[in-house]
Amino acid sequence: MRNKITVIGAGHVGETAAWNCARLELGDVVLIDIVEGMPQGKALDMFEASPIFPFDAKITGTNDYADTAGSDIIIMTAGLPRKPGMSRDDLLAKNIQIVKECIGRASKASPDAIIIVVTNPLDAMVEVARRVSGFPKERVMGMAGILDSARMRAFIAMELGVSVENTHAFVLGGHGDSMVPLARYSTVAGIPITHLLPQDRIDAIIERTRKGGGEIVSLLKTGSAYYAPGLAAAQMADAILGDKHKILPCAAYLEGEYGLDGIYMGVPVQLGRKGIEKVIEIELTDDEKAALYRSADAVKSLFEKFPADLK
Ligand code: TXD
Repeated sequence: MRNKITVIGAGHVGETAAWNCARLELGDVVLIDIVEGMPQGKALDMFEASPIFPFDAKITGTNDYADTAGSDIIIMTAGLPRKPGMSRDDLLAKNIQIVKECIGRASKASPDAIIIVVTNPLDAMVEVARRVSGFPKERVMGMAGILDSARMRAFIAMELGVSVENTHAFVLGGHGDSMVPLARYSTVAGIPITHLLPQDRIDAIIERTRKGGGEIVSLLKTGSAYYAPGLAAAQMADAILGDKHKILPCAAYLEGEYGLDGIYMGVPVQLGRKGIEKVIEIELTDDEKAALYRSADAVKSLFEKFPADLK
């Protein structure tokens, strides 16, 4: 039987994730949204594209969770995006309600699924999804680190004029301005960028990575990034469904790792068919640890704003 992937939210990120899952032939894709007709229209358009550079995936749109039943993967993208001047945290109250409703229904329809949350503020929304679904932590994770590291990789490639394929970047922490890009572990063809670039250029790359989402928001003016986020979510689905045991930075629920407990944080994890197979712990300097804990405090402060029924 083919894999089934449900993408909740057929907006910019959702449609891009669905499109990439289909093009990569990860399985059949169900696109669901609250707006009537729109997911059906987008799914039909995608399916009609499939004979051109052929890819074999059934893509359907719906407004009914019954059609999502038995999914292997649920990619959660429904929710408000940022507008210029907004922080990701400004989305909290509204998106909590949306994640509660969508994950409540989708997790009942697909009790064995693995949930990948994309909705912002990411680290808080993935915790909402964990609590609402009641799924074990291995099966509820968030997408942000792949995007943040891809941005850093792109900036390193621009700076050095090398192929993006030669770059590797390492970003830990929450998906916000407090994220922790680690230069020591970011490399070009295996060489740490600390050997290739002066500190002021590295600092500029780190700063641009931290503000990477905001840079796109202020250019677009009407919403936030979606090409890279949609593809990043598809990469997680690919690692899981292909049982690749692939190490990728994801938001994972920590219980003691990195000295953090009961919180979602972006850390390197190994992804396979069961979801998160393990959290990879790397050694951090005191400064790096302090930055990670600052990021954790920023995420925890959002948990405190959860409504009573989620506490
Ligand atoms: O790195 C990351 N994690 C992110 C997160 C990178 C980029 C965007 N990120 C966040 O994803 C962003 O801040 C938003 O919270 C979500 C979705 O962003 P997108 O750009 O896709 O927003 P759109 O285009 O406005 O689409 C949202 C869709 C839209 O079609 C709504 O009709 C739908 O969500 N929506 C719902 N669908 C189903 N059910 C409910 N209740 C619902 N409410 C809204």
